[in-house]
Amino acid sequence: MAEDDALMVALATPPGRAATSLLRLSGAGCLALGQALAPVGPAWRPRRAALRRLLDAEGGLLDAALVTWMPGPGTATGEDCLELSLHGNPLLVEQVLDRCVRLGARPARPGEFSRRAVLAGRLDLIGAEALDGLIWARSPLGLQAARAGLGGAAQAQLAALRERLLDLCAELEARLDQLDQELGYVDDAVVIDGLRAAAAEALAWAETWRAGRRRLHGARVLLQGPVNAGKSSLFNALLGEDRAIVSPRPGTTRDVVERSALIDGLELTLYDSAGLREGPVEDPIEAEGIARGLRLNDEVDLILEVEAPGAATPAAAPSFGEAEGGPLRWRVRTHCPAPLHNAPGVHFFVDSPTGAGVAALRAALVSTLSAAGAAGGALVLSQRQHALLMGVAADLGEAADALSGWLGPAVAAEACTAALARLAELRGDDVREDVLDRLFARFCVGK
Ligand SMILES: Nc1nc2c(ncn2[C@@H]2O[C@H](COP(=O)(O)OP(=O)(O)OP(=O)(O)O)[C@@H](O)[C@H]2O)c(=O)[nH]1
Ligand SMILES: [Mg+2]
Repeated sequence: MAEDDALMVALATPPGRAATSLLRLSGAGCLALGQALAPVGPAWRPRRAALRRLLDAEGGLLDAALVTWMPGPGTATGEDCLELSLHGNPLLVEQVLDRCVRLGARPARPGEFSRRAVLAGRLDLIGAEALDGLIWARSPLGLQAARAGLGGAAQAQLAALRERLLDLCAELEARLDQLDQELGYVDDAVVIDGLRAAAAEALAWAETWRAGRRRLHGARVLLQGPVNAGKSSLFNALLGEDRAIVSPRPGTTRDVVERSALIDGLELTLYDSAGLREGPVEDPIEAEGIARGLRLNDEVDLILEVEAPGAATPAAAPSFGEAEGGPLRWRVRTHCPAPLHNAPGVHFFVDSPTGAGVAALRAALVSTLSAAGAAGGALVLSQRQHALLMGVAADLGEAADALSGWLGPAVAAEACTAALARLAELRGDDVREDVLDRLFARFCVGK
């Protein structure tokens, strides 16, 4: 693929004051640039960090920096690389960056280091997305998921699925070559079962995206229910801090109150909302508060339907399991120091002032929102991976239908080939420019 291999430079650490800041350079001409930037000092030896004096165009001192030159191809990007550990003052970093640009480097685009690593075959797209996850993970559980993607577990899972599809494809192709001959193929029923099993596996893997997303980016939980039900009290109890105003007056909470906390390894963002009233709401400000709370319904992962004792049982108790499409809904009864046995459809009983039942609810939130379903192994870490695996599952389902129906093996083989192409795209083999553009645009500069 024709790609730009120009010498590029970027700040790899966050802008701001720090003990050190790291500038990364990659591309042809790294060594020449380094020698021009630090013309005196020890001999340049590959992969040996050396303290060097970086000079400006007039020979004045810019900084004393730890400089490491790494010739390709055995580098992160596959190209010659240079790393400058500068003192961490943003003004100083800016001056050294400018100097690098004057010496022939151009500023890197977001994700360009990872992009070059992929194009050089040093990294596949699954690994690149795992790296991105490692940087962005908002919880220990997210870090764990990203590490699994880096350790090759996802790649191994992908390779195993690919092997199975290759075998199935070969079976289907054999039927096309020798349509009329009764050769000793594997029975159609066995191939159909194999296709369906592979489809189910791809689907189960795709569905780990919900867990992957929540582990990496956090999960959102809305507390909703009638006025005075005890939403704000429960919100505070779950967070373990006195955040929202609690009072016996119905209609206390108006604005949505939002708070994020790391709870048992998962980042949860809780939203407390204005209480719902039966009948029309007179006060326009209260009505607006209620509307704002209701608008969150489609954005959260889970809704705690908070109710005080004496609440009417809803006609249909919401399900405890993962809801199709919309958020999960759990019913929580407040003012209950102990679980009640005559409250059908209620999932949790709490007493916020004493904290009874709150730890159990908190633990259930974390375990449910981070659960990866039946599938073991690597979690899907991006929308891109999710979409491709859903596509693989659909292709394989089509292939099984074709072979068992009148469409026959030719159509089945085509669908199976399409599934294989998606798997290749998942890993990033022969991936198109626009796919790379979109993927790496989200990355940090310097990554
Ligand atoms: N004993 C007991 N009292 C509770 C419990 N939850 C809430 N309360 C009390 O019930 C009253 C209302 O509680 P809030 O938490 O303000 O209720 P809310 O649902 O946020 O009310 P609005 O914001 O008005 O919709 C307060 O006096 C709380 O102290 C509980 O679990 N046990
Ligand atoms: Mg409230």
